[in-house]
Amino acid sequence: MSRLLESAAAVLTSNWKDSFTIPCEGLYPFQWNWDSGFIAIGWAHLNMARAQSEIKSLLKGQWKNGFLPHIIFHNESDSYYPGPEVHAAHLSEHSPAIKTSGITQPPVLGFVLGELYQIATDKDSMLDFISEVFDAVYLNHQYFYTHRDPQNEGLVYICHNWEAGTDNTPVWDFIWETFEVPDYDLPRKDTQLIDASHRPTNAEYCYYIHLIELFKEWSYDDQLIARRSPFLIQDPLFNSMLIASNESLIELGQLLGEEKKVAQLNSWNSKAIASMNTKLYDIKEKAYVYYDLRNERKLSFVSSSSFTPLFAGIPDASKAEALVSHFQKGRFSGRNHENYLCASFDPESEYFNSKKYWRGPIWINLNWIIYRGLIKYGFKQEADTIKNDTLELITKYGFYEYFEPSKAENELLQKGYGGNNFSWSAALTIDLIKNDKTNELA
Ligand code: 2M8
Repeated sequence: MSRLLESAAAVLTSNWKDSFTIPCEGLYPFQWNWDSGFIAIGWAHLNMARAQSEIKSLLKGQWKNGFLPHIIFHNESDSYYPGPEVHAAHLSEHSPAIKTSGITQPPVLGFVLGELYQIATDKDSMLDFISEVFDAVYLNHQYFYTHRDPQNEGLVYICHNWEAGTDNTPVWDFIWETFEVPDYDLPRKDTQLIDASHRPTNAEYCYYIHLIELFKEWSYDDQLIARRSPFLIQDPLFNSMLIASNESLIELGQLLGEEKKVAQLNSWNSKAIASMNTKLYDIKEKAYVYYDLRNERKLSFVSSSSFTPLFAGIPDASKAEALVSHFQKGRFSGRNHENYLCASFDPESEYFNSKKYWRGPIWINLNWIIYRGLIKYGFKQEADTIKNDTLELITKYGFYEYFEPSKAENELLQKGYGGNNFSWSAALTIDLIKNDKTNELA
């Protein structure tokens, strides 16, 4: 184990850039929002000052209205497309002095602060740090519930596939069908750096860029986006991360004596949890699914995101049982456990692709979230399985960005997929080893 920990620490150290950590040299050369959250958890075990710096650097990109962008361009690099000039966040009246993108990512910061507090040995000094950043994270939640919940139901929308984090899940194919886009000239860099067949296609990228072009035309105005964006989705992963973050802010807010904010967070959270269970739970699929607000329809697909409500304590015991059945000789495990957990998309679906980005491969951050969810509900055996599967893949190949789910296919492979020396794979491996929760259930 200690060799694995050493090499994980070496990945974080080599991706550290003075005050924050990039996800991967070349492929992702700036600071990314939810990556930094997971990375801070890894740093917390090695160097708490760096964990705190990671968070403060991310918050430097926060907009005046509380919005937190998905990329902060602290540094210059020409190895990534689209860069700051394409995002052109200065078109918004709310953007800060530093260059950022104009779309966000799953709101993990709240629960990351909770993790940091739990890992810290000096609780007083950690609470001092949390009190410095608490208002900024609260403001971010206030932004979501004020500007991204047009029907006031406690569920917030995402308006871009890059906001989901699960960039090219097959679910978005059904949104791309609803509108047309120009054939953009795409000076892509990603396809020159890694196997292009594992990345999204150019046709998909035209949709990604077109949405950004629309938002720029509307000066990133939230009202116009809510009224006109062709992509307007209530996503189960995104809302689960917000709910888990509410929960942590409630606990930390109580320690800080922030009574009014705690009351507001509680009220957002109870409405959010109720709507997750009524609107996003699909009885037939036995899982949380997606809602397309623009076209007023449920998109009943099961992906790894469908299991993340466990992490946020959203399902009751019977829904939790139903969810976990997918891991017990079910669709995700395979009838005879032919697959490592957890594929990013339903392996029995015709749209599943085990090699392509978010259309099937295993991602370590989703595994970590699901592992913690299984622990929360007492599913020890399944928690053990997902943790052991994760560590087996990392031990065999190293800290790749994503991995092949099929056990048979893995017999033939020499490496993982996507970028190597990928920061959140390293950071969450450190947490899985150093913060083993499975024993708590023994
Ligand atoms: C991937 O997304 C970026 C855009 O944000 C890209 O492909 O260019 C996703 O896996 C996303 O979830 C992740 O945060 C980002 C950096 O690791 O890469």
